[in-house]
Amino acid sequence: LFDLESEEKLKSLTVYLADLCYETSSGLSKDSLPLGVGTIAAYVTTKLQQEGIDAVFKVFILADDLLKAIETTPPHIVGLANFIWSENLTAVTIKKIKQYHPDILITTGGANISPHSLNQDKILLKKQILDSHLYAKGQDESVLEKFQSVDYFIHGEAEIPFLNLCRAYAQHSGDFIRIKAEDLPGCSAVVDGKLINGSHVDDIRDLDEIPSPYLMGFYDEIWKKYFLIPQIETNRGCPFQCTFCTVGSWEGKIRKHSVDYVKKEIMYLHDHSPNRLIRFADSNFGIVAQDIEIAKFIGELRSTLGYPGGIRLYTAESGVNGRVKEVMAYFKEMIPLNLSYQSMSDVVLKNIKRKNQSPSDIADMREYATQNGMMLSTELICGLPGETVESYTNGFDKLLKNGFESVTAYPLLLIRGADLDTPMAAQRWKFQIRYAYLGQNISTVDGSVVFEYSRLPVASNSYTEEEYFSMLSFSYFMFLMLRGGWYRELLLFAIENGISTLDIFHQLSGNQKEYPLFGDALTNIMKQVKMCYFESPEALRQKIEEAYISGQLESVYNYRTQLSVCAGTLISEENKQNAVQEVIRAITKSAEARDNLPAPFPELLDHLGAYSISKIISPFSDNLPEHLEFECPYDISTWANSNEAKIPLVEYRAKTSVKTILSVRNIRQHRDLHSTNHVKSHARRMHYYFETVTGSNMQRCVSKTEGAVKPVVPDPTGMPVEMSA
Ligand code: B12
Ligand code: SF4
Repeated sequence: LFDLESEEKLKSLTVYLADLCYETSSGLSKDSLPLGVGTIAAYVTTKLQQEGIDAVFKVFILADDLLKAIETTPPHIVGLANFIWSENLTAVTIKKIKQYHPDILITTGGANISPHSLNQDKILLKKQILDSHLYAKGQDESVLEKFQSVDYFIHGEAEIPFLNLCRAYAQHSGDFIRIKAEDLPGCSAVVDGKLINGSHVDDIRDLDEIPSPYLMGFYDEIWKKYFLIPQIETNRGCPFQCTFCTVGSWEGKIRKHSVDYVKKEIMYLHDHSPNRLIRFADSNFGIVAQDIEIAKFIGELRSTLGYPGGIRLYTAESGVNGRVKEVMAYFKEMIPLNLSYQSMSDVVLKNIKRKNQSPSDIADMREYATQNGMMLSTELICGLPGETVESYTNGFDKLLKNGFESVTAYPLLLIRGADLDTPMAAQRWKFQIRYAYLGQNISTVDGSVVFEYSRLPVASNSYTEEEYFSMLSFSYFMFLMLRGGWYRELLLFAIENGISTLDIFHQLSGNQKEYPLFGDALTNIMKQVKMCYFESPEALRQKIEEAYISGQLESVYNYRTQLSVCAGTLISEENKQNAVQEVIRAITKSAEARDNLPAPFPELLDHLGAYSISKIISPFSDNLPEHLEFECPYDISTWANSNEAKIPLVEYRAKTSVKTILSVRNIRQHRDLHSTNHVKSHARRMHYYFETVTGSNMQRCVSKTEGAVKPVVPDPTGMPVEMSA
């Protein structure tokens, strides 16, 4: 790129990198260490050192810490991550740095910036042109409006472009005019308020070229102060193109770290990380063969050294089920077997360019999950283009019938860089946008309130605004029912008898007197959720600022905490019996108009209710027994885990009774929760519980069944047929 010897270049370079988050009274607005700034620091420092430049990189997560460091030891370059969770905070911080230190070169990069440095030739070579590619220029220009003080945008994976920038800085001794006159591949210079695009740069093929930021100590200072989950990456790239996701428009080629690299990093985390969880930043864990070896290593580590305490990951979307099954077997006590669905409607899937698992793959996964004691979970997105109230709510019933125990749903956000966040998409789907404050992202900087908000479509050509909020309300109802799989068997039984989950929802949400626990929970949640949506950013700003200044924000605009508190209340030791009774009453009421119900309908409901109560683990339970025995005349677990063409529960009656051992999957985590004393108030404890514990560890699983029933049903010819259980 440059002839480094030809000019008087800098021999040392100080660079600060930050992926900012908010610090509020409830703690930090992020739960994980930012990996991207670490990998940039590790790669660029190492390369520059090899080239004889003494590079010092530091990583930050809080604006205050960054600004203090800049005052004490001003760096040559500051790089700030640009993501949905900190866009406004980052913009304000950059402005502030430039105001007092115009001589510091400032750059920004991350998912908010288009990934291709606008090299249209390269983009157009792609088989399928996405709207976001065509809109990339518009996207960058709209980001630039907020980031007028930056000197450079960096596109896509930033290790190589950032190195190019640092080299140019050193080469030209920090002379901005000469630096900006260079073509820096992967970077766009901001000149007179306009972006001058650099040429295309290829991403790193062998990820081992990036040294581990953990081993190089880049997080040492942060994890001494903040209890964040370390993230590791075993591969990069995603071959899919889902239009709601920014990653869909990125380079799809998968690139890997070696297994040895990953093992070394994990052992380093074992020795040093205060937080005992590990998060995988891979988009599709299980997509490459070596993931099995990595999973095996972690599984063995956990059984010998008790580490990690838990893991978080996204498994491969589809196409490699065999591998996903194998890797998940090593993780089974730590996380559910999750197969992301996002929608159950074929129309929607086509609209969002996504292909879900085939029915036979699902049947296979269900059987595998049951045999291995895993929870099968999935999630849906509320508000995708083409979705209707009917397709959306039916989707939950279909998933339950397909063996999913936990189904959670979240509203569709329009995310910068995603195909759905383009003017073309807004026009095609007739989106009506609202602006919502959805989290803990708020603070004051120099006396002004700064916060983040999201854009969400509340109406489209397939649903009205009223229907959107009905779907949302239904989503939160299902969260209360199924986040931990708690009422799954009761719902399955209702569906078996022609009662939909929507019928039960209408009952429980429509009569607060009859159903005080669910009625209160749903009313409170929706009251808070609706308040968070505004017609314009200005209206939102006014209300949020007022609430923040008067100290009301947490109590009025924090629906996520409200959701955790409500779910926690329903499954608490104190309330779980009554909550289960409410569900039983709602099913009974919904069944009133139906005939053909099995004769022992109320008795079956009672048994199912007792089963649910035994399964539910109440948050922060005292002296939680690891195993419980549940005895019942019906073989509920075999029935619930049988295939979709189910034989009715009534046929699962044993001669005497069936004994089931219900066990906690990860008892250690519940015991550790007791020693958690950094979260004090009830609301925060509940929120912490729902953020930390996986759905599969919120209910007991069946570890043994004595006297399993093989139901005998007459076939249509009248001959008895024995079904295998
Ligand atoms: C792991 C992950 C999470 C984790 C941890 C997030 C975190 N704060 O660290 C969890 C599960 C908590 C999470 C949550 C969310 N996430 Co997330 N997440 C990811 C995921 C899968 C990997 C991120 C990662 O670490 N990758 C590995 C590192 C090495 O890559 P990287 O971060 O992209 O960094 C590279 C470049 O971006 C760039 N870069 C990064 N930082 C910087 C800084 C500078 C100065 C420069 C120049 C360049 C640069 O260079 C880096 C190195 O090559 C990505 C998708 C993906 N595959 O990348 C989504 C992704 C980042 N998440 C996304 C979203 C939307 C969310 C949520 C808002 C979802 C929600 N509905 O709630 C929340 C927000 C949570 C929060 N407040 O922080 C979006 C962000 C889109 C956007 N425009 O900002 C992504 C891209 C996925 C998507 N749906 O499109 N997420
Ligand atoms: S949603 Fe998942 S599978 Fe789809 S493009 Fe994004 S990362 Fe890839």
